[in-house]
Amino acid sequence: MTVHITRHGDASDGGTDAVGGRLSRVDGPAKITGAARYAVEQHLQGLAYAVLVESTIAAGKVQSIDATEARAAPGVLLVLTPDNAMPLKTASDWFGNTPPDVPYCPLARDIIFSGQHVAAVVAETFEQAVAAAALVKVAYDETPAIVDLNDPKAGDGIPIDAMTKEWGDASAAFTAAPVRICSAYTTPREYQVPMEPHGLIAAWQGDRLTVWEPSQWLDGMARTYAEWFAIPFENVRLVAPYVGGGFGSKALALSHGAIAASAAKMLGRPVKLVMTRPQTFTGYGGRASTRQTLALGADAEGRIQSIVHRGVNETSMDGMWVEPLGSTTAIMYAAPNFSSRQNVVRVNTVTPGAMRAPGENPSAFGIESAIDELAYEVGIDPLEIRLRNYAEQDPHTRKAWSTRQLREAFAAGAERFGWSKRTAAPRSMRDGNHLVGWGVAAGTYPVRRAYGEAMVRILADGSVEVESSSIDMGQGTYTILAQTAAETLGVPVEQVSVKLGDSHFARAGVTGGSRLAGVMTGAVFKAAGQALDELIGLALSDPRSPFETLQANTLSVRGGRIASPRGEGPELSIAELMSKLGRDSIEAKGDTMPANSTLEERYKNYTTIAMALPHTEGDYSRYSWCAHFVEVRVDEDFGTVRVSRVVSAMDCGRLYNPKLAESQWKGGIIMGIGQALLEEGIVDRRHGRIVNNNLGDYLVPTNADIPDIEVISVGIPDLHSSALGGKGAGEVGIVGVAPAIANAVFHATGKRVRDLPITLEKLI
Ligand code: MCN
Ligand code: MOS
Repeated sequence: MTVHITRHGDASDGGTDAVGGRLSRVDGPAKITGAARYAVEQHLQGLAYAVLVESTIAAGKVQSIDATEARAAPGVLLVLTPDNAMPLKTASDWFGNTPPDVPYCPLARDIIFSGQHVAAVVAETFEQAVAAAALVKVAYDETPAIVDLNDPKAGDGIPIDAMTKEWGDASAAFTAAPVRICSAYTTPREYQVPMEPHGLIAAWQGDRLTVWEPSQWLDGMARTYAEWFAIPFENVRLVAPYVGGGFGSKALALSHGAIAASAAKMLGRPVKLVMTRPQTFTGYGGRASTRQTLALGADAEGRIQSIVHRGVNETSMDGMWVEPLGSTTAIMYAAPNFSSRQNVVRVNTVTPGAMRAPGENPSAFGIESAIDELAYEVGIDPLEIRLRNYAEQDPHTRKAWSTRQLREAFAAGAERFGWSKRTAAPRSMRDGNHLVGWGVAAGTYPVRRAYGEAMVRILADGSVEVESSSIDMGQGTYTILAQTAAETLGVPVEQVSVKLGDSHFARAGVTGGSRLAGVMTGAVFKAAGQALDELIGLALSDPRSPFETLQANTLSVRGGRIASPRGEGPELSIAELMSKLGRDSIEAKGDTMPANSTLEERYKNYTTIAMALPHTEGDYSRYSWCAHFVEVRVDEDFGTVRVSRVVSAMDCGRLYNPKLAESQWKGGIIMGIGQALLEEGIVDRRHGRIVNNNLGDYLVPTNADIPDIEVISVGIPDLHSSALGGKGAGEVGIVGVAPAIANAVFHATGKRVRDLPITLEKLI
């Protein structure tokens, strides 16, 4: 007999348990009661504490390090300098490119930015390590530094040909256009500032290394540690059950990790190293500062005829960070002629890194400000000009959008916001001493499809375990995977426990580019489906099962109880059935990899980012979209700007959990308000150091800065983007917020600020 199995889960019952339900965060209680233990909160026997010593110059050489006093200080176990550091191997980059066979030293002699790690002190207690670190004397030969993008020494930089996008004849069409605007837009260095600083505990058992470290990519970081120490990948275990925010900053193993793990190996003791808040500004890179020029040519009705875009971002002296500044520019509007090119400029900074919507975010500040300028130039409404230039297909690849509900987003947002009541002229809306301005801007972020594995286990008591080495840094992974397993298996969500954040679990790739939810719901759906198939298969065919005599070809599970679909025959709980079958567990591993993938391909998939599917693969171009409507109030005397209202309409396809998706969008919008009005890494021009390297001086929004934010979902299921029809939600919300605010400020004041953040001195 061949058993044909169909499934009937809990989806039809609706409610919060199923995918699409507004279930509250399942990890919420552990977090608010303090039961959630973060990576560096592990208590280990014999723990020693490491503290970093960092360069105070931005360029030059370490002439000498005098550690005599530090070594003699109370409790000191080890002072690490380049002279006594363990020789490590250079690890491959995140694409998995084979590294050069040269030794790697995480402590620098050649200084290329201020804040580089030059030594580390390890002591019995944290306080002893801090005190001894202050006694390490470093002498430098200082050379002139290029402090930032605007340094006269910086030059035009290196052209990045891979970023060039061109079609038609953009310069001729611009010259011929009846209406032309051309402006430059700049964004400063910005920082992810997650609440939980970077840090780790490293412990060795022989040649096995365990690292408790907050991470957006356990498998990728494990690979780096394994390569540094030339041990097998399987010998490294990364653990991070909870992550206190990352925003792009926690995807890679960094030099401080190599320092702590080396010290642990040398001392034969576990070592804990946690960055101070100031160190988090240089221990890894924030968003690169950028400069863009945009020339738009249009006809008298505001139809774009040409876009000419040139972008520059900063990178470090030894690393190559490209912030793709033409990414939103190339796809937002139907421009028949287009040219975008990009350069990078080397400056004395830590290599910049990923920060929520790298590329699309600063790119949108350029194009979404420029089109607003064009609207005023032509004399039409800023919303109308966007609709007039609506891209019906991807203008770059000329492929169909998988789904693009942007028109719907404009309509829903405008309706909710009351856009039709806007008066066109700048400074025409006022409330007492406040100049009121309304602005609109759109945003987008590509759908990155990749691979993930999940293990799903049905246990004897009828409970279900889901395991994956993916992570939850606040987005809601625990919750949506519990919902996916509950729905697929037909059990109440309380019966499901999700375990994440251990690289020895079933593997997952990087949690970056808003891909994890789509990837992991797909993997859990598949694994849970396989486990259910096996359970039903046994129930129908095992002689010990009461269903065996039914001669049925399927069974259904609802509310954790299993029965025939039409209700004849017995009805058992999963626990009762497991007991009759004499089984402790039924488990299945599912992944979203192509069938027949080899082990090597699997390893590559989870430890490099080389194999994610391009978002324009096949016949479709896949993106999430949004439209932000913003009201600002500008104090006429003081130039202070307050955002008083935000309505954003979002297209992220089907939502796995609307409550959590809304929270993602609001988080992105809040971060966008910070970017627009507050955030700026200020560089000391003498020493190339970030001056405001703390949360007192690097300003991020507080509750008092944030108005009511209304978010509306206009997405429809997009099965070209993911197994369950969702598109990414984690990053798209920030994209377009800053230009919407800048556009609103122009409407309020008549002053166009093209240089973020919009601070009061730029307005008065
Ligand atoms: N979601 C949903 N329906 C969808 C898509 C997503 O309900 N169609 C919800 C789910 O709750 C899911 C969450 O949104 O857990 C995010 O899903 P996704 O867009 O796939 O993003 P990732 O899980 O890959 O998370 C990474 C993304 C990135 S790249 C950054 S940067 C960022 C972000 O998430 N950093 C964050 N959101 C963050 N949120 C918090 N709290 N902290 C961070 O550091
Ligand atoms: Mo997000 S910046 O891709 O981690």
